[in-house]
Amino acid sequence: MIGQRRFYITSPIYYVNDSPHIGHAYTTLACDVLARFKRLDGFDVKFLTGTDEHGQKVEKSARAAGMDPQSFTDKVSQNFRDLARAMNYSNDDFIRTTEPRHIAACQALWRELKARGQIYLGDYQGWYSVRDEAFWGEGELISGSDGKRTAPTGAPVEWVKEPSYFFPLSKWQDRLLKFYDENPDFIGPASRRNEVISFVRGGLEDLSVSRTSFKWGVPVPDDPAHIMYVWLDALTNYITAVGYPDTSGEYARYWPADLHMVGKDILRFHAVYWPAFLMAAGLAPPKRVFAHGWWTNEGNKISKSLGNVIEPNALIARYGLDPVRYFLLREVPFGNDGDFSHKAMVGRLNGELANELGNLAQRTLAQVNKNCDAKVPARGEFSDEDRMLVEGAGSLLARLRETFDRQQFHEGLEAVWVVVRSANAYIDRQAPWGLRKTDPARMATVLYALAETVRHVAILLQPIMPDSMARLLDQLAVAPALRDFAALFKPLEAGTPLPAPQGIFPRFVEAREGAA
Ligand code: ME8
Repeated sequence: MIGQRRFYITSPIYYVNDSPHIGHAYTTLACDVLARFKRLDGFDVKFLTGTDEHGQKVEKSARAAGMDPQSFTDKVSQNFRDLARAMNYSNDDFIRTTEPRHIAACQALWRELKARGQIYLGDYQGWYSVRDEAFWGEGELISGSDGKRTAPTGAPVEWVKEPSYFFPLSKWQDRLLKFYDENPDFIGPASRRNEVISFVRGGLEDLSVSRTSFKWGVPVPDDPAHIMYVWLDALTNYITAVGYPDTSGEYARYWPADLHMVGKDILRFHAVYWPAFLMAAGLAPPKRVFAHGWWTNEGNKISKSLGNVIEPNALIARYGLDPVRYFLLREVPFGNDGDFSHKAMVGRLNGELANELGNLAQRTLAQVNKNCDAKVPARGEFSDEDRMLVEGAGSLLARLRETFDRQQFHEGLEAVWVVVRSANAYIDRQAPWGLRKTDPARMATVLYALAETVRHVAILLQPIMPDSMARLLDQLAVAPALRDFAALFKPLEAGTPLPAPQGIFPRFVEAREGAA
């Protein structure tokens, strides 16, 4: 469509040294919700995710598994594709950094940087953390309780000394500060933006962008003794996927990306190094980077060594996919750290999903089924109260657009639940079941207002809970073509036959001690 608005959103690409856990699922889920939301809102969307397969960390993991790195990455990358299916992500592409298209893009970017005098040969001496795949300055290290120095992330560091190509990051300090100043929305949330700006103000050192002490990476063009630093390689994935170095087709259509979604631990790479690399290559930086917080498990840091890693598949099996999707984006203000607990999960599932939304839908549809001949009732004139309810539902789209554009999912969801709760209060006050005999016309109007409210809520919640809302819209007999946001303004038609209602969100019941 000519003039159609576009939206390019990316998740980080995941290291294949690890099997997928709640952290991976969370970052991509947030992207999926925004991608689905924008598609329903009429945008031309591209949503990218994938795997980061080069570097020392992955090479080490392959060795530990007794495999060559290529077979190892082929195997483990599949776990992330499986996660995408299990979580019902709607990604349009899945990139692997070992693919030829990506190696070509990395080498083209390198050549461009070289041709513009943005790469020089030198010697690197300094601290490197394989776990973070990051160079750390002397002043950034912290002393552990055992007196050993580690990276600020707690990861072990080693002293590295090897010939290396450098990117003159120090020269980009002023340009970066100017860029942040001119683009106040580039980094979200605001607290993170301040952190990045003070880091850059503190002075930047030139960045080592090649390694010679191992082989698992993209060869540096014309100097195969070097491989590219894994973060230069990894970040490039965002332009590989839109066809770089060809800047006509998808690149022209989607670049610069609208949003790179990342965890707070990898913000520096995305908000400092990446825009500097791009500007140095004469390419546009992305429009926005948002850093979300980290999950703990029942109050504890999640780690393999503690054995408390939360596996997405286990959550889905226990609570159901859509309740998990809802919980992750509802429980914590997006950007903050959050705690996963069984109690909190069950609280939201049984409270907001089963008792509030599920009950509203069930009460409405059951009465329509029983008292309106299983057809959408014909409404009479709306009273002020009817109008307030339906107009409240009608105002949600604007509210969701505004909150989701700031990635504040919890605020948008809270606004939806204000409407859900007022609809439950309305149904109690209007008591349509009592009107059946006394005023059937009024009963029809009340049930119509409720069904319209449920329709709005179901259409708007599709990005968060696609399967459950599809089932709810089936029960309202809303045609598939009438489920996008433009169709919000096409009210239900009286007389449309409705199928028998069925509960959408079963309550979670604790298994009794000792029960089989
Ligand atoms: O960093 N809670 O990949 P990665 C929330 N390959 N998020 C968490 C988390 C937790 N407990 N643990 C991890 C990389 N994450 C690079 C990215 S992009 C060009 C390259 C999130 O496999 C973390 O914050 O280590 C990050 O966004 C993602 O998982 C990183 O996964």
